[in-house]
Amino acid sequence: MTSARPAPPGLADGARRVLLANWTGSSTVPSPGLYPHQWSWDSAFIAIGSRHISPRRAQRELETLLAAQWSDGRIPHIVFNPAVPPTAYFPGPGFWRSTTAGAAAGAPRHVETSGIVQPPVHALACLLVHRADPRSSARHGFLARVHPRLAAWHRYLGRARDLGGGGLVSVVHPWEPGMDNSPCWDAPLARVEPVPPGTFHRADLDHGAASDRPTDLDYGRYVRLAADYRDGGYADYRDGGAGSAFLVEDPGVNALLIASEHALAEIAALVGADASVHRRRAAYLTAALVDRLWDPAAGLFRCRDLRGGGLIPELSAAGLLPLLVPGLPREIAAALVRTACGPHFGLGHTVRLVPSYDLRGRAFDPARYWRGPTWFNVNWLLERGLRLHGEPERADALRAAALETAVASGFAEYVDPYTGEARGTRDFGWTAALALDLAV
Ligand code: 9WN
Repeated sequence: MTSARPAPPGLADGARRVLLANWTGSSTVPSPGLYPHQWSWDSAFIAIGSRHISPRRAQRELETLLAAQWSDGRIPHIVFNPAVPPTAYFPGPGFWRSTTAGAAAGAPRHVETSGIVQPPVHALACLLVHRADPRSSARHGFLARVHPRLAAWHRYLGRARDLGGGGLVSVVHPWEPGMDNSPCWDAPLARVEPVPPGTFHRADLDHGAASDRPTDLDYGRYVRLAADYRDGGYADYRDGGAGSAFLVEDPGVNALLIASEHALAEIAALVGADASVHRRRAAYLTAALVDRLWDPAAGLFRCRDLRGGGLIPELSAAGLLPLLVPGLPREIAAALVRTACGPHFGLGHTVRLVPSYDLRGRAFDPARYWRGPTWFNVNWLLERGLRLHGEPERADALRAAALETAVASGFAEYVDPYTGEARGTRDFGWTAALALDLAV
């Protein structure tokens, strides 16, 4: 947050309107049409914005999500709203069948959820929500309630999801890192046999342009991977032998976990619990991230394909997200800034906001989802990272561009990185929330 330039007129009112319209009474949907349930990392970003409207509502948002946590510690990527027709979103509760297929892994019985996860932004969100009104947070025991759940979530990731054995968290589905059709997944996904076309109905195409969304072939593979994971009881296996055909270490997921371990250390200290364990975890994960995913020649972190492909050559914005990590070696932070501002991501000259994928990459597409368009959560995270690593002017410029683009695009889900033209759905939850957070 900064007071560098006033926010564009209409931003705060517009963002509030979106967040109110998308609020269901206990959580906020990313979009009433396209995404009519509660999503994990969306809710974390949304709470970061809605804390400026009502800290109590932001607390409720996060606690609704945490109430759907499985007893093995995982926070599911979707919590289904039973009032929404089952056909409104695919794959819905009838596909995931968490209460039966997830029983052995500890899925709750009172609510239907998916069985995969999303990036762990939650401890960071809880800390920021607490800071919005520390007295009310303390009075209501917010941190004391969320602390054990957040600790269990991080333990799940550290123990059950270190599937490569090198200390980092692995993802078992392209929906888990939240950047579903990133070109990084093209090679690992090519090994996955898609389910036959016509065996499922894509509800997303009722709400969005097909050219903005993943392809049918992508979906065939997403469905295969999710069905296999479900049919294995949502069990996680160490690399080799059983387990997901898609197994990747993603720098964005791991960077967010490290930032959240730092936040959890602060939360632990505030509730009188042991903070040192989280500081040690953060340091350990930072070393593992640098050791396993840093590519000094490219000046960014890469994804690692644990099913045989090694480091994935594509340049994704996920590889810049470790800029968010406190304690990142100084020369690596400087290299990340150079890469963000270089020809592949173009920040500050070719484009005003960082695109999701290499502007010069073989698969770059300015319209299609995570294959080039600009996303607001990525830019919010990078704005924070730029400030953290001593780049306030670049952070100010990015902030101004994010605010203008958010309003001009009607709080679009994502935008064309060159023109700022709106793509995907409008009145998108985290776009409104994170713009509000940058504005205040
Ligand atoms: C699958 C809700 C989610 C985001 C993801 C984004 C998209 C879902 C979908 O929407 O994914 O989880 O149906 O395409 O890729 O990051 O959390 O906004």
